[in-house]
Amino acid sequence: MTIETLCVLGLGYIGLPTASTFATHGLKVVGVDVNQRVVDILRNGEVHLHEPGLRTLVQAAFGSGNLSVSETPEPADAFIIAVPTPITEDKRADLRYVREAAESIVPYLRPGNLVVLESTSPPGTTANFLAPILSDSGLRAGEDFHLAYSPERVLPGRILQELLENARVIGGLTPESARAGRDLYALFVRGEIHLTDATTAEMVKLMENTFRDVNIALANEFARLGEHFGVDIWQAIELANLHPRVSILRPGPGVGGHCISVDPWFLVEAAGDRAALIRQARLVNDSQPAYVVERLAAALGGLAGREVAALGLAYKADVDDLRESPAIEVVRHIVDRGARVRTFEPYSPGAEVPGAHLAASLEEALQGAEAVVLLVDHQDFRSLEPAWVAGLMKGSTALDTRGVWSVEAWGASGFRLLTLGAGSQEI
Ligand code: SAJ
Repeated sequence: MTIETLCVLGLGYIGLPTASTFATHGLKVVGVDVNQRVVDILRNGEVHLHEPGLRTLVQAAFGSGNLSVSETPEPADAFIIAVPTPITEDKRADLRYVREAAESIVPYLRPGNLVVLESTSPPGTTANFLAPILSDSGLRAGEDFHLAYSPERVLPGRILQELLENARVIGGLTPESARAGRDLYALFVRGEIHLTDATTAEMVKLMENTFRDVNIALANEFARLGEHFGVDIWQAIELANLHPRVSILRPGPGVGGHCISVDPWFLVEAAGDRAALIRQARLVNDSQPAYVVERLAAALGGLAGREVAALGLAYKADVDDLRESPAIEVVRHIVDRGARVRTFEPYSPGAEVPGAHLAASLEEALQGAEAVVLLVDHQDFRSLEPAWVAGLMKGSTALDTRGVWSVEAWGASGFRLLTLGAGSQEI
């Protein structure tokens, strides 16, 4: 099909880069967000998210005259829904935003249109949840208009590059719908485009993130075993990974972000009796922050009244995203145990954890601390000079939950550096 106009619903980490990229590739795009603040920021030429290259791309999109933003949809040849699908307290997929986005386009849907859902969703969502809502337009999904599911698989921190280069899976409600989806994404995707049905495409997305979650859980369990056996698990992983068919991931303080810590639950929710391993991996990763705090408490001989500097709150290195961040969980636990915690997150300087003191600078976070805990391996923290840190702190305990600080270098500056997964657990 020929597509000239596009309406993208949701201007977050996926929707905004996608809308901007289509605009710079010649489509007339209206980006829609129900959050007035987001629309205002974008209209003022600012960007509300931190992602390398995004500001430049958005400015180029506006500069081309092809991108506009709005709080309400407009008629278009194609619609992309890229809204969040959070989980509820009881770990069920919350499809409220998908529903609202779908309902908002119903009045604009015309015969021959294409609707693509990009939001990560439980298997069957496109066919059994989205199609019925859209049929309120009086048009039949897959017959009067095309309907497809295409998961986004870009890695935060590398979104712009991966958007263009990653292979893309497009699952159609019908083969014609899948082909219409290909006509759209082929405008900029340089990776291969694979067509399938909608439910398979939904499953593929969930499997990818579940694969990663289960493998990180394994790495975290290895770290616990390393401490039990007095083995430096980082060295052991490096050696094991020399095997041609082994590729163990990195232990850490837990798994965060809006994807990997959420998506596996969609499978557990949908068919828990068939997903015991997936559920257990989630539980291992979710218990990792508490495990890390035990290690710190043991090193300090208790946490009540202690002064702790916590470095990083983002869910992973070199991003500003705080969603489901294990670093925040760690800080919460330390606060709950009565320590005085000062946090510093360079990518999101205003981020606060209740009960912790928000330091305005790295110096302020470290000043007078008895222990420093590295929670996120941001580049600035990786290259910290231990002698400089020692000069600011009162105590000499350091806990590295990311395996990036050198025991020798920190030891030479008088630190007792503990690394998650190395040395014996002193509980
Ligand atoms: N982590 C570890 N150890 C590792 C790798 C990651 O502890 O070895 C932690 C990170 O610190 C972070 C969490 O896991 O807290 C997730 O980080 P990540 O870099 O593995 O993944 P995300 O959530 O940033 O992006 C993932 C990607 N999925 C896969 O690699 C299968 C990305 O391609 C998806 O597009 C994205 O989820 C998404 O939106 O679903």
